[in-house]
Amino acid sequence: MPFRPRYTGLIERYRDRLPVNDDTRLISLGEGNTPLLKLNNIPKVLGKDIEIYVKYEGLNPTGSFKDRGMTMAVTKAVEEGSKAIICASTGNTSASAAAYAARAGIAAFVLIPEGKIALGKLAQGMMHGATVIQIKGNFDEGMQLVKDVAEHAPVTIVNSINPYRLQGQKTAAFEIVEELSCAPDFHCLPVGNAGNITAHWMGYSEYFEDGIVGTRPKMVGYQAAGSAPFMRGHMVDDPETVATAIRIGHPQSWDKAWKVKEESQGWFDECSDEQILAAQKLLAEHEGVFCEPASATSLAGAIADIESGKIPEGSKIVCTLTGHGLKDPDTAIKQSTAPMMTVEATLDAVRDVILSNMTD
Ligand code: AN7
Repeated sequence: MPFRPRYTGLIERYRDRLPVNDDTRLISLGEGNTPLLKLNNIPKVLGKDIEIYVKYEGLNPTGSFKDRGMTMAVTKAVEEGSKAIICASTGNTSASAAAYAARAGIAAFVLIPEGKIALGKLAQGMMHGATVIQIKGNFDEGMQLVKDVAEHAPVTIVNSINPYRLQGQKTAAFEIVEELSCAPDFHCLPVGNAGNITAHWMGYSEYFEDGIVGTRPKMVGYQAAGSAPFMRGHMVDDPETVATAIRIGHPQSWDKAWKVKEESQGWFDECSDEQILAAQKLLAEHEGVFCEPASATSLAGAIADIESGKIPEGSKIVCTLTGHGLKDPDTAIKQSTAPMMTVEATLDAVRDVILSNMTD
């Protein structure tokens, strides 16, 4: 039978586990159901007997995991009669909010740090018709402004402090368990506000408590070294990193994330910008998977912990790749080592290039 039901997004798929009822109008762009790819070549490059999967969240409708939370947050905002949503963002939340607001027919206001968001994300916010407010400050200052202004204007906050966001995002853990038929031993994520690591733990715990799965993973959160409040043990006022998505010094899910670390017996660690970009390149060159710099932090950290033995051989690991590489073409082109050449439009010129670039 060549026919199957149209996939209509994660709320429909997990409606029994999400706070919606039969009358709720679902605002969806077909998010979720993203590929869980097994890495074939990187374990060989590392010379380790290790099973690594990447959950390619960049293949969500707006190119990041934020869509899982945004479908829930906007669905509930509309259900509650809200006519406008607002967020502060390092880029992906604003892109997702803009798209789901457009889909719902409501207004979106997004606050972004001037000059510090990747070009693709800026294009998305503008294209979907959001009111884009650049602030002369960073994400953390934008977040405070959003909290303040929401007390004085009829807008619904759709940052991850909105509890529906984490409800939607927990579904990524469901998908992973369903496809592996078990929980992984380790789940590695990049950490900014720490909403996503919290949401994944909620998802794993729900399946664990319902007896669907007998174990839960150790949750491992990696931050960029210049932006690593969980490593410093306190908020950071001037976060800086090439991974602009996680350029966050005052994580909104601070207490929740410490609890996840304790309950799962996981840990936090940090990666340098060089490690992050190297992991991004490694994935692109050896696996054909293009993620944005922040996303590669999960793999960069995992590689360091595999090499040190902290993640032992024989482990089953999932790394979440939170956003698509096309979000940030500037950083990709800047770090590309591939020769860019211009030649005469002749057979000889093109053949010479091919012959001199063949490895064997
Ligand atoms: C690609 O868009 O906070 O730890 O404002 O875009 O749940 O915050 C983005 C976060 C990781 C961190 N990877 O997730 C925003 C924003 C990517 C991201 C994170 C973000 P959290």
